[in-house]
Amino acid sequence: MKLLLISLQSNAYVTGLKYVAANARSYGHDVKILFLPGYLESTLNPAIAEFISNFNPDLIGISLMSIEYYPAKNLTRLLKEKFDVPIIWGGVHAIIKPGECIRYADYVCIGEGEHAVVSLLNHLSTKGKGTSPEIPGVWVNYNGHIIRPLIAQPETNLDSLPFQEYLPDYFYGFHNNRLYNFAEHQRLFRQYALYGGTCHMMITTRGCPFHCSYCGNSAFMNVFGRKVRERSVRNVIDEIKEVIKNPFILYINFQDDCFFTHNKEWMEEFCRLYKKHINLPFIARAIPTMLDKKRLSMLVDAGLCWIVMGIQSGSDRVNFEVYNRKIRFPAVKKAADLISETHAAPFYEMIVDNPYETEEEKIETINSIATLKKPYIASLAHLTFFPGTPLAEKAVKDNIVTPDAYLFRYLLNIDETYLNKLLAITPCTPRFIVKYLNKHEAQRKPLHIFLLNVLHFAVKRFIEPVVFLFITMRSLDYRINWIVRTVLGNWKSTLARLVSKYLGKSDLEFDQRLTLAKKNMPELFK
Ligand code: B12
Repeated sequence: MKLLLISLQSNAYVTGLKYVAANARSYGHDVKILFLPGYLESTLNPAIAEFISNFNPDLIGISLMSIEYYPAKNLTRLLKEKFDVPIIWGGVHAIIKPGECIRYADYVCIGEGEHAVVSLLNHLSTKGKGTSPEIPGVWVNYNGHIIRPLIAQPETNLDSLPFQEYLPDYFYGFHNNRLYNFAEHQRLFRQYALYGGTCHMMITTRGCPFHCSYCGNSAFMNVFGRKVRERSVRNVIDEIKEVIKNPFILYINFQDDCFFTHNKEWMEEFCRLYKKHINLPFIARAIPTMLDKKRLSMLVDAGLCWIVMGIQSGSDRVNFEVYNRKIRFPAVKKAADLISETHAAPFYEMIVDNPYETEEEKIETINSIATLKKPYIASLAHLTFFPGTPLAEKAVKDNIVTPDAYLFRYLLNIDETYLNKLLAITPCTPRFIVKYLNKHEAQRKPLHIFLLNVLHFAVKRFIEPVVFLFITMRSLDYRINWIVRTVLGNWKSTLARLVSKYLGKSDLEFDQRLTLAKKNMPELFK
């Protein structure tokens, strides 16, 4: 059977879809992945229509996160106008909001797609599209009648799934009104991939030990349960051995919500085999309370170069009561101290623009962050109320946001407030200056405002990039060849990002495109 899998994401790292594709291929199906970044047009581009006609798929799958809901709805309408092919939706939004999705798709996959899609393809090949399948986790829209079978059990043996490739030769991308095979046009792929395609993004676990109120994981656990499932070290290393055959991969970027979910034995084996067979720098994520000295130093020794750690707020009340993150600031500080004892580059994530955080707590957050050992990078994200999460449900109930607020506010587009600016420069500003500026009354004093604006300009334009470069070089043990390769691999995408940000043409524009579509295609938004 022929399966066409479509991604509407704006960047070409489509991990979940690649898993679904690889598994269907292992069952002998003919699969193509089509990357249509943010496609939200009122007609189907002829190049896309021709590609689909030529391939002639038996099933089309569309993958969507919540921000791709309207693009997915639109594309489904366009496809249905032209082709008589059943369409299945899958991905995080399908898992969170199946009732919304099943109105437009023929099938909706509420869970992992690997087995569901293969079962559906088998059904279509044996019984045809005229009969309704009974597949756990696959909702069916049978002539307007919705069938909701039980949820499927998630795969417990993750090693049984085929690897996710870095750049499959059946991966196609839409660019400037044409379709390209990404494997044959790797430069184009790298243009759409994050970090200029220098990373292989992979995942060694599924699930998260935490269930923070703003995160998708708090909604997924209703489907997947609370248990974190892990792959074996051998399986992880074998995937990496395969992908690093592509010479453009300089880093392995582990996307696990917390890499420290693995126990000491797993880590020991991983570090030993990683050093022996892979020996590339890697990036991993950590939850402060899960990090410990022993495993951290093992990982750094094996090549851990960047460590991404969520702090979110410096206020214990906000973390405990609002975010359901039971982590006190002293634990964050301890974890940051451990990281600063190594040469790994610390990248701390903070959430701002939280209507449930008081001004005192914002000031407390800045004071707390100022105590962390420098140098480090802090990344600020706007609190986005993603559907299905407990915090979004509360905020909608409290009339603080509308249910679709997440569509019109890009995560990195934060409010330009006095305290946000101060938090942003805190990592690169001496503590006494932060203390001087971090006061209630300071926010209204022209001198303080002026000083902050000057500092903000200087830090963001000059100091932070230098700190970034320094900690990157340090994390790579000042190995010149690696630093040069990193710069060469990233300069184009970084420059392109800066220019497009400057011109207002990056991902930030997503909300504007949606607003335009709302004007041009009002029926789509009914
Ligand atoms: C890795 C990751 C990324 C990577 C790769 C994304 C990807 N598509 O693989 C990158 C860095 C690109 C990324 C980007 C973003 N991400 Co992200 N990301 C994750 C993360 C940490 C893990 C995802 C993952 O690899 N899971 C493992 C795979 C196997 O699972 P999966 O992707 O869900 O896919 C399975 C099923 O969903 C299903 N499936 C998927 N597609 C399809 C299609 C069909 C047809 C079928 C049948 C089934 C199916 O089968 C797959 C295999 O089992 C999750 C958190 C999480 N734990 O899920 C957040 C998460 C998915 N991201 C999130 C967000 C918000 C974003 C951004 C929008 C953030 C931003 N910067 O603005 C951007 C998207 C930008 C864009 N439009 O391109 C949110 C989504 C919330 C929501 N309701 O939509 C999550 C849940 C995190 C959170 N804070 O809640 N992300």
